[in-house]
Amino acid sequence: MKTISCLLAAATVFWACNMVTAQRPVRNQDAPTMVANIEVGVILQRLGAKMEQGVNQRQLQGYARHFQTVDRDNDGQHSKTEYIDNGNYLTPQSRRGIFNAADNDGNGFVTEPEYVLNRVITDEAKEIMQQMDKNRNGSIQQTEFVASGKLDPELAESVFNALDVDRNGSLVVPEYLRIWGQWARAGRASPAERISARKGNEMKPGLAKTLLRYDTNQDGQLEPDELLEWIRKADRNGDGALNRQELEAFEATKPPSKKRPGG
Ligand SMILES: [Ca+2]
Ligand SMILES: [Ca+2]
Ligand SMILES: [Ca+2]
Ligand SMILES: [Ca+2]
Repeated sequence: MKTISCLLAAATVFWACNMVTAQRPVRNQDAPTMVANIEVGVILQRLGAKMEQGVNQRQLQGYARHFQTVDRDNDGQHSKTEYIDNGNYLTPQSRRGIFNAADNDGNGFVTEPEYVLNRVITDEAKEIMQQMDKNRNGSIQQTEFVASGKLDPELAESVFNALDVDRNGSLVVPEYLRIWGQWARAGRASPAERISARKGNEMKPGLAKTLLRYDTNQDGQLEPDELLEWIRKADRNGDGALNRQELEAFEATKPPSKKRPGG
């Protein structure tokens, strides 16, 4: 019985690989940017995605090294021959799907930042989704997705349906990566800009990152109320303003605890 279900799971994965990769590559601008009136970037954030902000310099270097070993002629980009024909990861169909997803500008070549960003996005997506696969059958059922509790049940259903390209009530890796990858790029800078910004940002925390600590309802934006609440808390002498001592004292404290939206 167990063998049969394993075979079934393998067959589903294989079929979905072929189904997903057989379709034409979808460029970024084709992807919807909202689901149930919520921006796809915010949805990914609620699912736990940090994208390039979630990797350190060592991980970035590891991805870059792997890029370079595949780039046999050292011209700084993967050709289809280098990646699809001469590659050994999964099947040629899967490699074609990955190549097309990584090729952000659709010019038929994958540059190092395009490759690195795609690895960052897909490795994280797989990690997040695999944690939901409680019965470990290699696919995420709608009940598993909703039960993860990362989204409100109603929103979880809409998001699941958007990811479930073939509408069979179950998500396999290439299927959800296809949509997730579009969401992770929607309305954002180019891979080259994102990766170089990430490389440069390691040392300094940055104003945006610091201020987003005070995004207490975690909707990905900082509302005036959230900022005022923070100022009120830090204003120890109650004069309605923050002096240097108050700012320094507050800087030394931990970030405020995060509340779920509506919580
Ligand atoms: Ca090359
Ligand atoms: Ca390209
Ligand atoms: Ca499952
Ligand atoms: Ca499906």
